[in-house]
Amino acid sequence: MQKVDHVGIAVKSIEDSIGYYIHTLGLKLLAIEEVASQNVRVAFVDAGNVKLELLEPMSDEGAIAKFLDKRGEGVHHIAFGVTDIRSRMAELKEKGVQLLQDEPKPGAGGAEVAFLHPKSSFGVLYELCDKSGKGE
Ligand code: CMX
Repeated sequence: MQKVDHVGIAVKSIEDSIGYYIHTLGLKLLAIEEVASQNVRVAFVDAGNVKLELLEPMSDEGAIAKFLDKRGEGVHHIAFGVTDIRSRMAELKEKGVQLLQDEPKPGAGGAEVAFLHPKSSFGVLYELCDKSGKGE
């Protein structure tokens, strides 16, 4: 893993929570976009050395809707920036880590992403996030 790219935070509503990050904490909003493959709308906030990704469900279906239902709002995942995501996935699989998919999926900002099951990562949902095709 190279670095933490972002921390994912589940929120019921970006509209209701974004003011806290921008006006109360004084951070900068970078972008808002829909990630159809994950059924979420996301807002990226610049927190200096790392981004915060606010995740709002686009319907009652999907991982974020389920998380909010079971656990409420809060930290959802930590994303590592990687290059060559398929090789990283293969290495982790070889080391016994359970991946949540066999192939990377399209994520926010044109990244390719894959998730590691929290059960094989000591209770933390980790994401691998490869933006090497995007000049980052
Ligand atoms: N962090 C840590 N543990 C988590 C978790 C999370 N975010 N979400 C679920 N878990 C735990 C649950 O507490 C539960 O543990 P127990 O069995 O001890 O109760 C276990 O994982 C199974 O959870 P579940 O509620 O039954 O949920 P599912 O099995 O249906 O799904 C998960 C859990 C992680 C496999 C699913 O959320 C997933 O596939 N996530 C990957 C995709 C994703 O999260 N997309 C949204 C982000 C999109 C983006 O960043 O763009």
